[in-house]
Amino acid sequence: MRMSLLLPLLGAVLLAGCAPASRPAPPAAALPPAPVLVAEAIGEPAVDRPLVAHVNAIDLDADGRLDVIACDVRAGRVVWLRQVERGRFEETVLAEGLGAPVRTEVADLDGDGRREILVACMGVVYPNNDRIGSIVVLIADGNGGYTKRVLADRLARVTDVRVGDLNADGRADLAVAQFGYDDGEVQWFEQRPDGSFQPHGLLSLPGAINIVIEDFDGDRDPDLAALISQNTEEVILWQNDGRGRFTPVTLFGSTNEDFGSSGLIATDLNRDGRPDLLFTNGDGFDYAEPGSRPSHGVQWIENLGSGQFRLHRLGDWPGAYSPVAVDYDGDGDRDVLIVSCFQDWVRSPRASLVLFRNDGRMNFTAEPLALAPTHLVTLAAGDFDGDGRPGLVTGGFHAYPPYDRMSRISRWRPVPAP
Ligand SMILES: [Ca+2]
Ligand SMILES: [Ca+2]
Ligand SMILES: [Ca+2]
Ligand SMILES: [Ca+2]
Repeated sequence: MRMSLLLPLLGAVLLAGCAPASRPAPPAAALPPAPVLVAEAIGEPAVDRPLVAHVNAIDLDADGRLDVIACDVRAGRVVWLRQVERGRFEETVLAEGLGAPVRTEVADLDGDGRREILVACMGVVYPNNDRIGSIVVLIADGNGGYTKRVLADRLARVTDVRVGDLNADGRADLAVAQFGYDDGEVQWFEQRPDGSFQPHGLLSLPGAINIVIEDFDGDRDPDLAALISQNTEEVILWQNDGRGRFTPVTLFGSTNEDFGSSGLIATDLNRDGRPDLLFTNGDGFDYAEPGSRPSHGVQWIENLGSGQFRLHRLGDWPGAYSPVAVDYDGDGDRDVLIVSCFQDWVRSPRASLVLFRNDGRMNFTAEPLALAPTHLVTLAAGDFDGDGRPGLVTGGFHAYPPYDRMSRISRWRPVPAP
């Protein structure tokens, strides 16, 4: 019995060893790509299966070295990976006891000239319809620490919070995405003179994943756009009349139940001066067996001006998440990078970190950068080492097996020469 089991294995090994000399090479698509980048763990080592929902590349202490703020869902913490010297990061806890922190935004909320950290808290990341979401603000105490204040709670699960003066009264307001489950909403919170916040409803639908603030229609006031999943799959734009009254326009909609919207950013992808929208679809969280779907990939909505928009499919990738637009190769155009969380990591793994290289004419070609670690859900780019080129940081979200290629927070470097 043992021999009969061993023989096919040996045969396979020998065949593989002989293949290059005696048989034509398999087509390129069948070969696993050679990794270009390798992950280097930064911060504290993982003590369990990591669930890092968000990494934010930012120089928090303004010392000229880029740091990372991360949302550790497993620990209920927001942590700061301070780059204390070039390439060395020290982790400190900015806030703990948070219910599923999933995104941070650094901005001066109270107008005192110092930046606060806004934290979107889902309560729990797994499907739940209870009003367990909250918005937490971390306020610098002047001694290098931060004080936690709950700005709003008992909300449908909050996935994103952004800061901007939406009604032109000189006070910073909030744009808030609340995924919920059966019930969810999109709101903006108006900051009052006393520093309290008054919510205003924009949409009563579940599934908001991200919200962004930009002047999308070019009339010099901040508009909003959100990516909605769950019952519908849509990108919705809210045009501002300048005073915080918003008119919704649907820019994209899909009836594909498996579309799996997963991340939206505002970026001027074609560098024509008008902010565009770049979004991924790759969520596979809801399935009994989490994984990818054929429609997963990346697209962008080109802002043509005068309130006109055009959708472009940018490329396919299973489990695509967390789009980033940056001139990765330094040739002057913006490339797109994504990570992958949901795909079949056992039987047919594809890369977990992918570059879509721009040929300069807005044609993008996928180039796998790394196969492992797997289950990457968040990506940020920034010049960490001061060489003028973008470096990458990712977070691992290991909510389903296999658990053999895990990471918590990683910084990526070129594969060393042999
Ligand atoms: Ca305001
Ligand atoms: Ca506008
Ligand atoms: Ca543009
Ligand atoms: Ca480029």
